[in-house]
Amino acid sequence: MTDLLPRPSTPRVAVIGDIGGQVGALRYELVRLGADPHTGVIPADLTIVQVGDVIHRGPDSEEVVALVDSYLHRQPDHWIQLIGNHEGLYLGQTAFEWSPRVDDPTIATLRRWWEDGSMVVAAAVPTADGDFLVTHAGLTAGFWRSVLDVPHTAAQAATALNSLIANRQAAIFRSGVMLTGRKSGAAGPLWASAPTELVPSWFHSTMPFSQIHGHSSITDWSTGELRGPAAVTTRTSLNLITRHETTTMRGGRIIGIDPDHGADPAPLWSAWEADLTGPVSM
Ligand SMILES: [Mn+2]
Repeated sequence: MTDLLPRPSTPRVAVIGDIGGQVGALRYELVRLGADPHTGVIPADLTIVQVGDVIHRGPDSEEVVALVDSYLHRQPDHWIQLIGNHEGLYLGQTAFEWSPRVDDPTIATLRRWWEDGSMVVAAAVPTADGDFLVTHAGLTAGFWRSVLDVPHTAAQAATALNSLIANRQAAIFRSGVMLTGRKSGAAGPLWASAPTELVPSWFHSTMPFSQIHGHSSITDWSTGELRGPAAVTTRTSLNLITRHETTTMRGGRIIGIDPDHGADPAPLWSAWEADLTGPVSM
């Protein structure tokens, strides 16, 4: 008899890596995930988390921001937008050179997201396979210890990271080797380099929870070769179809999902997907 009752579908999450101004690649992936191909509407069972760096590199930064803005208006419970270092460039905190800049209305939209809380630093994703903290570049052990006061769950870490928006914005934008040339085990969640800062920072601490990040990769996706110290590469497995890399650490996993779109979109990539065992939290 129970077969005759409508069965609610299991809530699921899709974590989308860096988009880099590639609106076609984003639209294609959203339809694959079940979005309506004509209206773009995200299905009721699906929550999207996007890890930031929606702009730059590709030709469509303005269109990507407009599309994300439409989701944040129409389906705010279905789209969680994280900040990347490229969005940070327009928020008065991070200094690096980028050309061309996005247009002024797009800058205004990014600033509005940051000021009204539509764009945050972190989300926590509970799954049957464990709880994952999602940030742009990853939470280093040094940042976890020195700035956050060692939260033990992904949900606590997400809350602590997002509370920095009101209290300690400079900490959010703390840089690392990619800006300074000096490796730091306490690089910030928008800037940590996966092979040289994020993963090595956890070698001497047990990870309290697993993580998903974009921003940088251990893998050179154009060749499939792993880069970085052997202690990092020997712990890392990769999937060249999804462009996901998984580094197995003591206490958890660090999963990188930046597809590395450039002036052209990546030929193959997909979001990281899982069934949810509770709501995504921030
Ligand atoms: Mn980035």
